[in-house]
Amino acid sequence: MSTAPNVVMYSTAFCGFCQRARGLLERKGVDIQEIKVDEDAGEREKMLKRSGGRRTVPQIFIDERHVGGYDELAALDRTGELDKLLNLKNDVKTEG
Ligand SMILES: N[C@@H](CCC(=O)N[C@@H](CS)C(=O)NCC(=O)O)C(=O)O
Repeated sequence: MSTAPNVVMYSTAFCGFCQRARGLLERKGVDIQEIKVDEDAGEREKMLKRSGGRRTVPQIFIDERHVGGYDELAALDRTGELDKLLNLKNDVKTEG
């Protein structure tokens, strides 16, 4: 039996890359804990610390592993690594 991963995405309200990352993760059927850093300066500081100083959004973490932004998420999807991190079987649609 596989367990659902903890997926955290730091984002802002107007962010195309966040929308794309959200769409990809939603297609995978996983729950996302979204943290809006434009509404909370303390969370923005936390994002900076956890990501080693990355300032762009989104910043995505899967079970404490720092994935990075949308580009890195999509790259992991193309290699099939994302499904492994999300504990998914191989029948999930990948990014076109
Ligand atoms: N390559 C990054 C690009 C992320 C990006 O440029 N995000 C924009 C918002 S959609 C941003 O954070 N802009 C503010 C900045 O560059 O400081 C990714 O794939 O996530």
